[in-house]
Amino acid sequence: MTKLILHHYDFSNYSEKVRLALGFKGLAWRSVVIPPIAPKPDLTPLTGGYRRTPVLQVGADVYCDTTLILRELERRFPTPTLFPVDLAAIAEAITYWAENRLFRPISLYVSGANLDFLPAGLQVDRSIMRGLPSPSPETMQRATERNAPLVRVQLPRIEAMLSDGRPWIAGHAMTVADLAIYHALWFFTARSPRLLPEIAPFERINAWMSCICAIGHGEATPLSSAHALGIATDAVPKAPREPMCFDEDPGLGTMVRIRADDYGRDPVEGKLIFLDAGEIAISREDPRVGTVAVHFPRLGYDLRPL
Ligand SMILES: N[C@@H](CCC(=O)N[C@@H](CS)C(=O)NCC(=O)O)C(=O)O
Repeated sequence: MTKLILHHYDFSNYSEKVRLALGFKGLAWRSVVIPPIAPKPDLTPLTGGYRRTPVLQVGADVYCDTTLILRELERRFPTPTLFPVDLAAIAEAITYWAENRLFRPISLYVSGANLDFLPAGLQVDRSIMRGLPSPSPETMQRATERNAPLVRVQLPRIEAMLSDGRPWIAGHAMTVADLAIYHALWFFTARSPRLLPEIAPFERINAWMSCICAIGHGEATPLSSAHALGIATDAVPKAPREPMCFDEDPGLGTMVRIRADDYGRDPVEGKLIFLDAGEIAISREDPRVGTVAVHFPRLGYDLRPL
């Protein structure tokens, strides 16, 4: 029986995407609550420095980024599918828009409008994560005002996507696109209900969000971070699949450095053990957990030989 361990925290919208995927597939999982701000001393031994949330652990295999986490869940538990063959490509394109163009304005608008609900130190931590100076309350207020219109011009597009009566964003079946748009809109609820009136007028969006919310999170059982580290220590990484490399890629066995190409760019170093169209995996030794394999998506991550 595969033991899925999700390292996450409650108000993380990307975690909500994975929690819902686990629910959609009807899975049982162990829940490790991690700190929302750095440092994350019991996560770093697993990831080697990647600090973003969430992270999926299966024994001594550690999956970073929800793009790969959802693909890995699909590989291990193919039914029900989140990647139906006729919709998967368009669903991933919509996901890219939702997570790169829709979510950032929502995040800045919602965070700025809910400053009184933010955990202490969160904004400073996020500025450091993005290599930016800490924002003053006035800077945050201006960002809120700049981003509210960018949210408002995009909400009608989502309503329009559903306007032909389709049940799901990409068509006849639920896909990753539903989870991607949903988790961006869910952020409206993550701090306080203060901004819910922004989405209230959109009937189709609200009906569709209720359907996704009803999916739930599957069967979660709490686990301590110490126990999760112990599980990694006692396990060995699974053997890599058949690789698919290009001539230009670093050779398997090379020492490499991987980091996100957008934000939270803390580097992770190790020996390249797998590459294909969608995934990069490295093997690293850690004094607390021994040998672990850390997996990243190929797109969105910078891979260089050391
Ligand atoms: N592309 C990443 C983005 C993940 C992301 O930005 N997560 C947020 C939380 S929702 C984060 O890492 N915030 C900083 C932190 O948790 O330390 C993914 O799909 O997993």
